[in-house]
Amino acid sequence: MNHRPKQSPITNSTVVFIIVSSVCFFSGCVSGLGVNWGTMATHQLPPKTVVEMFRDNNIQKVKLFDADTNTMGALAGSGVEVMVAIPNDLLKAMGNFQRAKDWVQRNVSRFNFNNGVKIKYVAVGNEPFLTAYNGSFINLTYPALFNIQTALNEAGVGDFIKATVPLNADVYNSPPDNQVPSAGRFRSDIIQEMTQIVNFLAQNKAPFTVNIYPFLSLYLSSDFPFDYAFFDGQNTVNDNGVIYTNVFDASFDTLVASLNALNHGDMEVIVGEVGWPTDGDKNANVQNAERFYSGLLPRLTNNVGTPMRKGYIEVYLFGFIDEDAKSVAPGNFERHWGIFKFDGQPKFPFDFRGQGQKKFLTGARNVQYMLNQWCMFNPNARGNMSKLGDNIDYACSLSDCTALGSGSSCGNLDANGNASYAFNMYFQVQNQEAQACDFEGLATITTRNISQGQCNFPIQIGEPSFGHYDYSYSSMVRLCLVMSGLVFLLLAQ
Ligand SMILES: *[C@@H]1O[C@H](CO)[C@@H](O)[C@H](O)[C@H]1NC(C)=O
Ligand SMILES: *[C@@H]1O[C@H](CO)[C@@H](O)[C@H](O)[C@H]1NC(C)=O
Ligand SMILES: *[C@@H]1O[C@H](CO)[C@@H](O)[C@H](O)[C@H]1NC(C)=O
Ligand SMILES: *[C@@H]1O[C@H](CO)[C@@H](O)[C@H](O)[C@H]1NC(C)=O
Ligand SMILES: *[C@@H]1O[C@H](CO)[C@@H](O)[C@H](O)[C@H]1NC(C)=O
Ligand SMILES: CC(=O)N[C@H]1CO[C@H](CO)[C@@H](O)[C@@H]1O
Repeated sequence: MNHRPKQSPITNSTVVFIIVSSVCFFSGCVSGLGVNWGTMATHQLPPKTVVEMFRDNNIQKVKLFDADTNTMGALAGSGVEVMVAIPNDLLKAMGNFQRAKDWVQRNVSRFNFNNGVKIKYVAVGNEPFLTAYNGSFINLTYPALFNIQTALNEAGVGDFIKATVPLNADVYNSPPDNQVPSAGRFRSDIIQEMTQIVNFLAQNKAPFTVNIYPFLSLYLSSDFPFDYAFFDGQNTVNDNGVIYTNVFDASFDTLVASLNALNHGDMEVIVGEVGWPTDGDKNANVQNAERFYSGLLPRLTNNVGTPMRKGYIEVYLFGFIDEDAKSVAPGNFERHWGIFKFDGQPKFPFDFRGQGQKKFLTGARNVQYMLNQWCMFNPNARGNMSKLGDNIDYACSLSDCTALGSGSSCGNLDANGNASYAFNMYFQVQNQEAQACDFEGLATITTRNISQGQCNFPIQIGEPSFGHYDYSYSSMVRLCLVMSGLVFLLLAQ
């Protein structure tokens, strides 16, 4: 590919940008941006609190990864548009039409009432064609899609609720694999399935959903031009005279070309996930995330579009809140995609309205934290030092130590520091139970904040546990019950 520098600072898209932004200014932009709400965290904010965050930040669209009852209950009456989802492990079952009908009845129709949940899409699977799945879902996806949309149609909601399949950008020959966007084609090993799916989506006027990750382009390829992952860089690609300045546009247009090759070049495309993680890799940090979003957001809210598709694109940011229990198989950054931290507090300035203001989003309100106490490695303790390594491994296998990696926020701790970090993460996940800060006598609880520099030793959210005092809340309650029982018995005599 050709990375020649941008020639002229004033391009057609700049002019479009200025015109569209002034339209936006006078008419008052409505944010069309959505967010992904994943729930793979050991400690969750109450769903009501998350929905309150949507309202406080004027977020009107959310994409889920399931159809959890508590989540749906909190969304009812909120007016937020929802994409509910069928996880990959249910795809096989959805191949049975009766099961698909049941699912639609229980997860969609049931919420379709006045002031219920405003369901707009059903996501059938999540990136089922990822090469990491070894093809396990390749022949299960289309039958599930077919059955779900057919069940929606039969239930009488198919006109306004559409089934779609969120797919990773690896279903087409993603740039920069020596491709120009206009040469885009779907992967040859799945071309049959993709053709069936695209034709069916078109027939039902349903959108194509794609997840685009400039961060992963950078992460997966050491010679990927760094600036091309962002929106303000100098790297460009020349596609027969059309100049691409960023991989997001290039990837999106590669999809448009792939659809075009199947005679559906006008199909609506939703970006189901896009974002930048803030920890767990040398390029995953707050500075890069801020740079990425401050380029992306104005383009989206001002309906700049891409060279092939000018105008509005429906986009869901990934993700809303950090998830400390996500699989780290793709990389340590997986647990750090949130624009909010695990406790619902904003990480960096973020202007949803795309006007480039250095304002923070409104964080979760009335968050309940556990006590201000940490677990630390105690080098003078009675424990046997030769057990230290095993205890660190144990702690990290059951909690999130991804910030310890090199280039991450806690990558510069010394050996004692990272033992303390591991012990504390485990202690917090275990709700600060006293037994969770022993580690064969190598650890001790402290009320001193042992965070170091940019490495934060967090306090988890949730009910404080009083386990380390000689009385605990629950044993006090039990004692009271026993006492009142005794008093009752005495009085009854
Ligand atoms: C895919 O195959 C690899 C290697 O054969 C294996 O390690 C991995 O567990 C498989 N993944 C799935 C989801 O089956
Ligand atoms: C999918 O393919 C596998 C073999 O690759 C086969 O065993 C299975 O029956 C197929 N399932 C369906 C629903 O066609
Ligand atoms: C510490 O543990 C090692 C191996 O488990 C053992 O050989 C050693 O005797 C122990 N040291 C003490 C002081 O208990
Ligand atoms: C802990 O710290 C040492 C440096 O003292 C480092 O070499 C090691 O990789 C760290 N361990 C982890 C799990 O990050
Ligand atoms: C602990 O200190 C760090 C860094 O100084 C700070 O960011 C964090 O908020 C503190 N934690 C608590 C619970 O006070
Ligand atoms: C809210 C609700 O009923 N969710 C259901 C959606 O479908 C799955 C699978 O059938 C159920 O397990 C959920 O309970």
